[in-house]
Amino acid sequence: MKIGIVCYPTFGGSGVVATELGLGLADKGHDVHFITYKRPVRLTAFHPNVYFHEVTSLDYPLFEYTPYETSLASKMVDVVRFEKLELLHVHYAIPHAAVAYMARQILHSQGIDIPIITTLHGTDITLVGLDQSYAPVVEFSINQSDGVTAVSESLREETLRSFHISRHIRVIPNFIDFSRFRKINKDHFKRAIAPDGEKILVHISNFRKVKKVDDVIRIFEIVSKKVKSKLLLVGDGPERKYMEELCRSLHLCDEVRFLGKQEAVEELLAVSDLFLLPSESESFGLAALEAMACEVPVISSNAGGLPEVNIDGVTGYICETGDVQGMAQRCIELLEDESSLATFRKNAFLQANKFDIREILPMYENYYHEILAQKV
Ligand code: GMT
Repeated sequence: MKIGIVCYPTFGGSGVVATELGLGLADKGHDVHFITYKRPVRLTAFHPNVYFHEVTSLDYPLFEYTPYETSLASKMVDVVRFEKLELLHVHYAIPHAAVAYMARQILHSQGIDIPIITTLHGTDITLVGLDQSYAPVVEFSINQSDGVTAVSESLREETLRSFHISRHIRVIPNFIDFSRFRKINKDHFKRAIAPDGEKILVHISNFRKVKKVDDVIRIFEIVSKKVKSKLLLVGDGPERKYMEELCRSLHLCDEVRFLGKQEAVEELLAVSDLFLLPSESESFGLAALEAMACEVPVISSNAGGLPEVNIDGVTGYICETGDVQGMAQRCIELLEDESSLATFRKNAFLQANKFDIREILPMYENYYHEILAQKV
């Protein structure tokens, strides 16, 4: 199949899922064309079946805001026509679903019919999509897509609750590639970070408010009083400077390391004992799944789709969003009991296996075939 994938190229979960999906499809022999404004961060090596089409916009003094949507639609039309794509799969509804609708209309006027599949990832529905400045377009473009998927049951339900949706939404969960995410030996690295055998807690995110990184730090403050430990904060974003200030005011700077954006997160997970994800909203929690694949139990909030990934009392613990004391208590319990920690590590790995890319990828392929068959 010749598939076009439109996504954000950045570190965010939707771009990561889109890129890994495209690479997985290419491994299976499909031709995959990524269409976005920058090479996706996880698209690093050359692959004979993978193409990247960079969207560029002509700048003009009249434009206070460069009309990216127009450039993207034009690029989509061009790539579909000249690369003879059979299907467009867009990740994150805003603005991709609306732009795909526009591209499809243009192509239709040129005698080309191409189905569009939109995958909803989370904030395109919850925090951003619901805002009145986007909502009518989001609702319309979801309903106009030929196929719609959501990354968790919780996100599907939230979409149906929040918008008037006439389309069936198929849940296809996010997935993990075990050839990359698995426990590897990085003991030398562990000794460098925790020279006195301290436990290592880790949080990885884009440092937006919704991730509650302040709760991560406050949980760690309580834990570190009971258990000798270090906290690794991986990623970057608007909250980072406030989080640095918070660490200073709590006198935690020697115990907390801000590592910024990292490519090889699996190496950091390899040395970690617990993963913290106390988010206020989380459609799935891909970062938690990546941790679990590396045998790191997760202490998380109960937001959105997190309970579909992290199983309370089995692969980690789940507390109410904002329950800093509760999450800290659960961390202490696990860190102080080596045998439970080992069991939770094993359970986390087994649960992650349910999301093996080799199981999930065929769900997308089957869905593509279903949608293509409906178009004929
Ligand atoms: O977590 C973010 O803010 C980034 C966002 C994105 O779209 O890039 O992530 C969302 O999509 C991920 C991949 O499907 C999910 O694992 C995240 O849970 C989801 N984030 C939220 O719902 C806040």
